[in-house]
Amino acid sequence: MRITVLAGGVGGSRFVRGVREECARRWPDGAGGTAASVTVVVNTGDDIWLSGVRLMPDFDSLLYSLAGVNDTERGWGRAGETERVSAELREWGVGWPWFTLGDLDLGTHLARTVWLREGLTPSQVGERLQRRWPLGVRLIPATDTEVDTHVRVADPEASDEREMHFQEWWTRYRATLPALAFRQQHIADARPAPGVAEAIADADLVLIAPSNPVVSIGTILAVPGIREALAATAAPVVGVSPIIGGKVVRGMADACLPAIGVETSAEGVGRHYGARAQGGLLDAWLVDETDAAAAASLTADGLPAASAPLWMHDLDTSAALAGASIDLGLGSTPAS
Ligand code: FO1
Repeated sequence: MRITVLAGGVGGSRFVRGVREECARRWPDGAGGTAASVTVVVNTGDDIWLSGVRLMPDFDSLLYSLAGVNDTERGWGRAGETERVSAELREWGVGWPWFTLGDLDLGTHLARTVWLREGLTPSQVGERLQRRWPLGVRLIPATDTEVDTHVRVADPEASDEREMHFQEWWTRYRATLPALAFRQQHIADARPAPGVAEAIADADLVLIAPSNPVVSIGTILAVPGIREALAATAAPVVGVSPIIGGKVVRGMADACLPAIGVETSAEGVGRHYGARAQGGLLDAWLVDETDAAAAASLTADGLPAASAPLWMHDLDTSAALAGASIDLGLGSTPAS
């Protein structure tokens, strides 16, 4: 069984941990792992150069979480973190005072930056970083091109519009400045990183994690070639709603969806992705039990949808959600 997941950082990490666990239960390898192969195509739109180092927040969230060394409280960064270097950088006036780089986390950014400077691509760097811990899944950045997301906002100080890096909008303004548009740098020239198109083409099942549909999944899909690979794969494509009862499960997708004219609802995001049989992405869409009415209405309109408990409180509920999406995919007929 080959499963490919498209994912962002925090919601993506919980979901992928569930997929790994569910695969180990369904297709055990006899050594505590799984005989299934799971590949995760990771959003790179949140990436940024800051204080001289390259950050890949979603990649690192998945890396740390799957390795079991993540800070579960904050949802990003390392457990047991200290922030001595960040305090020094603040004294020197280097970097952003509202953005903290933990000391352990900085080790990752420094290693990544050294390897990039030596000429490795981000996906090659990603491979090296994964060698440190047995993750049980393979992580690939969606693209090796730097496609950092910028956000166009109404400038609070100048009664004008201006553009800022996604991380400034997200962490400094907590996404409170209304976003007018999102733009990924160099996206037209980007190509899928090596292995991404193959992981989609050769999969038995493709899952779209309950990640931000605009800045996480939206960025992955905006890389020329990825949407085409999804349209062409023989594998069923199943999406999981990041919205439950009209509210975001985690993150701030509700601050992003209006900028692309999509309603913050399980039905709105399902319609946004669309049915593969109707030129969209999905063979099936999974919503929460409380959104069962949305599932019925989408199914009636040609997007097969089902409902299951979507809240991921712990490993068991994450694995149950992964199981429901796997069942939905393996039971559904892909569009031809
Ligand atoms: N989020 C914050 O709210 N404040 C921070 O200072 C911060 C630092 C940071 C450093 C490394 C990293 O990988 C992620 C970090 N994040 C921080 C999280 C990140 O900004 C976002 O949550 C994600 O990019 C959105 O998925």
